[in-house]
Amino acid sequence: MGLQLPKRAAGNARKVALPLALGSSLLLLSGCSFGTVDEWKRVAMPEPASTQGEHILALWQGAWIAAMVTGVIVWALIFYAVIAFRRKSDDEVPVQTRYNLPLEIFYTIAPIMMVIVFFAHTVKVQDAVLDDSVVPDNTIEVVGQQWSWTFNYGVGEQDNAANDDATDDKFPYSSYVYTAGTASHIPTLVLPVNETTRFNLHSPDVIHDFGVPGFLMKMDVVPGRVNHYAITPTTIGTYDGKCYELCGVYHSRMLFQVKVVTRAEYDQYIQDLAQDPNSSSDTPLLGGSEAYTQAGLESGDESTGGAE
Ligand SMILES: [Cu+2]
Repeated sequence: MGLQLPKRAAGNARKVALPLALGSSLLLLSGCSFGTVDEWKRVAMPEPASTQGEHILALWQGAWIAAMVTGVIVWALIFYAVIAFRRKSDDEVPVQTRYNLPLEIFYTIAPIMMVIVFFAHTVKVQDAVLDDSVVPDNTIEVVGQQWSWTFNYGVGEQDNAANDDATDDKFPYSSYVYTAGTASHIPTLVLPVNETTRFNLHSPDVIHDFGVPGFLMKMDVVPGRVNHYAITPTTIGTYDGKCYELCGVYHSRMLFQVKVVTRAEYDQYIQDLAQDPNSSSDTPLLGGSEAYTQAGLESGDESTGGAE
């Protein structure tokens, strides 16, 4: 004889069993995983593949720890108040507090202090990540345009003084080789490992945003000004990059690949590009009025939004 449950308990068990079974099979079907210990430690950030990314990760983790500590204190206070000051009998009204000056001063000052600390750490990390006193080993002129990217690599020695004023038309190299993506072809950016590469960011049309999740860095590409940042990739491999700023209809096509390679492979890549006369130029191709450089404008390509 099986176990005899009282009628009501058996009904309740059924009520619980069905959602439980549904819930767990949904979890299984969705392939939901709770992540590795390392993923938890990074609070879902990708593993940083650049030295700059380490700083960003530390800021992210610190912010989460601060937020969790604050959360635990707040939850503890909420539950303490709910339980300790509950109405204990029907004929009793708990003490009604109208104001408490010390407490009000505390909960005004504490968040202000927290914002100041968050801000200070953010500025510190920003200064470390955007440190212009670090002389870049390479400079690449990056163009974000509707709807792809152009990467201009310098050939020969670079003159870093040309980077001081981004508004003039002096560039750090005397000649360039380039690759340009199109709406149907995702371009590849090649970077030498353990070298600092500076990106000068140009846009001929609207605001884009140049970022690689694996490097934990991104920055707006703004028409009319040249933003820049530098990355020192630390791990050889292939990464995905994307436009982080909704820039129009085909924004989602503004993907690119990043290949981090050895110095020798990088040199070989630049040499190969230089062999192709269609990929060489005295100055970097910055898109815009030089319409032939604008990705997506190839004949027969229907996705030429943004053309004049
Ligand atoms: Cu874009």
